[in-house]
Amino acid sequence: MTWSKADGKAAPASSTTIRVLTPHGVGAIAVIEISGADAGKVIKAVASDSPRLATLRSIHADGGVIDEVLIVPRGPDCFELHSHGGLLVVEKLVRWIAHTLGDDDMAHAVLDKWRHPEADLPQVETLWGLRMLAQAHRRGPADWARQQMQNLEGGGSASDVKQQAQWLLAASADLPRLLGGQVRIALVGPPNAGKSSLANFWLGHPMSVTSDIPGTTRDWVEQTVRIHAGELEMTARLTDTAGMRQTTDELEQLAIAGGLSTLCQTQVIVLVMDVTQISNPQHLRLEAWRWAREHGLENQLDRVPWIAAGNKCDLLPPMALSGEGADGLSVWISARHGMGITTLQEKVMQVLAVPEILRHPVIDSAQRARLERLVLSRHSDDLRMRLREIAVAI
Ligand SMILES: Nc1nc2c(ncn2[C@@H]2O[C@H](COP(=O)(O)OP(=O)(O)OP(=O)(O)O)[C@@H](O)[C@H]2O)c(=O)[nH]1
Ligand SMILES: [Mg+2]
Repeated sequence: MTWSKADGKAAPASSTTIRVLTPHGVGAIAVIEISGADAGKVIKAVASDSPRLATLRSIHADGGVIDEVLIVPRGPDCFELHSHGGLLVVEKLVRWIAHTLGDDDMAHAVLDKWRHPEADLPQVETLWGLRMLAQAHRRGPADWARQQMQNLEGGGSASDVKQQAQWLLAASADLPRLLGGQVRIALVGPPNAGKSSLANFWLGHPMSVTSDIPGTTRDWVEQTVRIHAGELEMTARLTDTAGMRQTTDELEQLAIAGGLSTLCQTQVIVLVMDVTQISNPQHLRLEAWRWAREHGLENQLDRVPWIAAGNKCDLLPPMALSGEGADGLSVWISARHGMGITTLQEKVMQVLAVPEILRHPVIDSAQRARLERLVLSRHSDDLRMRLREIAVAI
């Protein structure tokens, strides 16, 4: 998705690049990056001087307004334009930027790469992340601070404001991992429960061998998968582990121990149980927890959010499956037929708190420092002053 003047045959001294960071398609927001020595030219064409903070401006061309965009500075020679995500808007903006840089041809190459990103597939993982980030950017910390000021005036408590600020700080610390596709999900459970079948279905092609011989998986295998929940989409690392059981087979013992050690770096555990092998499928979560305790996984389940997935539900009559786990973190699936996999993905997003994180503003390091000061403030006057600071900082 990058086109650089430096890529051209007669490379000029300047190497300004335009990149459409959000994937091709209609989204709520599109992000276009302009970086290089001439980036400032583009920004100066809409804002009188280079803004140091995110600034809203209208971009005019051909006697009309193309769009209202948020100019987000990213470094001395790097800016992002956040616009509405329509295809036409992005195309017009890219043409306008190229024209402003004095090179209309550049637009064609940039748009071509945007429409056909296959060549840049390694970037896709982060592009989805950027799309998430772009969605979250819309609600800036300034709006949040203004809202909190109003709440306080309406009788809201200072401790509520501080609690929310703490949540924002924690969420922003999780964000890089979410955006970078670095979240790890482990499939754990008894042999033959269908872990590898689930991994293969999720991935869309075989990642592990499956068979009805218990102990088929002799390794822990990791792959990048997509997770969908409504409009949200992200990537994560999915690990298929060897089914846990008592065994004298040394190789299998090693595989089980290796799978267990990966759980230390896991953010979500999916405990896959074969519903035909448990005494009461309606108490799936409890049954899964008991199995985990018997296999020494109690500590891991205390530390990491986990979902109970009752697999092979195609083998039971629907009546046997009515009534889902009360806490909502159980799901019936059939890895063979693909049933329940969408719900499972939604639950993964839910335990990672992705919808909440995206409902809150993304904060940069300067806002982080302000929020930390706010959390530490002792008097309500102090708190209001910190809120005002955040409200005007965008
Ligand atoms: N009917 C039905 N069979 C399934 C389903 N999922 C898996 N199976 C079958 O169950 C058997 C075990 O599946 P695997 O995916 O190899 O199970 P596993 O948990 O990876 O097993 P280990 O690697 O031995 O720990 C295979 O014969 C699968 O075809 C399902 O949803 N429905
Ligand atoms: Mg397996």
